[in-house]
Amino acid sequence: NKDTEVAWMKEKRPVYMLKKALESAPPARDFVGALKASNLRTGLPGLIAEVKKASPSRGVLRENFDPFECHLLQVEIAQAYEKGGAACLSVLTDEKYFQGSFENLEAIRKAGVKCPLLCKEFIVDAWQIYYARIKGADAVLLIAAVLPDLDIRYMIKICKMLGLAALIEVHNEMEMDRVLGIEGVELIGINNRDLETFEVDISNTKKLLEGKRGQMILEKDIIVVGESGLFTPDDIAYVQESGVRAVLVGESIVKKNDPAKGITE
Ligand code: IGP
Repeated sequence: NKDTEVAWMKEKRPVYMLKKALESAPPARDFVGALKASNLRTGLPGLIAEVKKASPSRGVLRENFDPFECHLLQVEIAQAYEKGGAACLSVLTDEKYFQGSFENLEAIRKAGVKCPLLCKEFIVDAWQIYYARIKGADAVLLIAAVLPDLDIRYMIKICKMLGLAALIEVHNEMEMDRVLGIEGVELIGINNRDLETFEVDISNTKKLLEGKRGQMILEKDIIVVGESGLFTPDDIAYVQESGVRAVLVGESIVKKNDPAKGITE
């Protein structure tokens, strides 16, 4: 259906035709390493700061995000996050629900931001992973709620081949159980937001990590990322207590007048 087509679909072509673009893409940087290093250095969870223009539950998050295009502002925000001490950045590329774009990801990478970049996209097709790599991503998100196990396994292999990290996102015990059975998982994100109801409950991270499966994950030296609904230093301390070594924060810092200061506040 042409009406629901988004940019990556229009660009889609056989992977062999990407050979040149893949070869000339900038080198992928160590996303997991940056999180670990930041956690060790600061004693706090490594911060993945998210460049997020809008969300389905909150609409456009900053007044000065103009309705046309705003690569410039998003690049400025990314640079401010880096200055403020973020370990990694997440850049929303999903157009349909978050008004993001792959152009933003590319613009942020080209501006010389050194923090490794996560491509925040609803990945349903391996093509998107190659595309993300070409646009400068160092990591991609794979959401257990939308992908069968076989796809996750296959996509992790593609990520490894391309030098990308894969952040596997779960929301409940059942998804966590599935992901535990998959080999090669290094990063698991626990989303505090239910993607269907948009309801946020930051005790979800704690609840899942306290369970048997959560403990197995922590023993495996997998980095767990607490995702969504984190606003205050107390929120961060709360999820850290249950064992997360990284957090993903969007709304609370993207809305600050000075996003760099927003991080330290
Ligand atoms: C950030 P918040 O509440 O700090 O803005 O949340 C991030 O966790 C959220 O954007 C997110 C997301 C996703 C968005 C987590 N998983 C999957 C789109 C798709």
